[in-house]
Amino acid sequence: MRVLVTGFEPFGEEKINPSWEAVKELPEEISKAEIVKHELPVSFKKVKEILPNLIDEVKPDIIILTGQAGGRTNITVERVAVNVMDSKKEDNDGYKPEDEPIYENAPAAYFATIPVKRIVKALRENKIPAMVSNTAGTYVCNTAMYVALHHIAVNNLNAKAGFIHVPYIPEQVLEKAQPSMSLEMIRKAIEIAVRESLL
Ligand code: PCA
Repeated sequence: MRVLVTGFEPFGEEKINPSWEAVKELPEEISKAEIVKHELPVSFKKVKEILPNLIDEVKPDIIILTGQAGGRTNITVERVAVNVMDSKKEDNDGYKPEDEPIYENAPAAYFATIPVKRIVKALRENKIPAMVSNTAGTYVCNTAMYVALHHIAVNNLNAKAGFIHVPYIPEQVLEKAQPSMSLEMIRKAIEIAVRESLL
């Protein structure tokens, strides 16, 4: 079995992105499955180009995409990706779409195909604060999740995919009144999500 796990590069004011910091530190193998790690750019256009090719190259059985959700208190496992790009802030290419579909003539939404509820339960059993989220937003993370699920659907691939949003880590909020979670806890949460998805 092979698992593709992605994190994002930093964006906005941030110097680091806890999603990639955590993914980087995953072991090379989880439950005997090979872990392939990749850092994605925070760019609507590049994610649409890179992710389908990456999936075709790696041929993963499971795809776990991760991203930063600054301000969220818990690990949030996303249930759904919607076919829209709508943003008040520019992406790292300076692009700021409004009400644009990710793909024309494509479904309004896709549900995650990893076991969302079971992952949340396993995280809580490991004393990691976790919740199901019913929106991944309309920025680049939602686009990545939609692109992966759409690519799997239209090509009939035998792969499961989902998205996990992670909070800031403490070093990002030293001067902000914002919640954070330790990098080690985030890393462990992603590892547990991989393990549960492989069951
Ligand atoms: N979070 C952003 C994009 C990249 C990331 O880590 C989001 O939630 O859309």
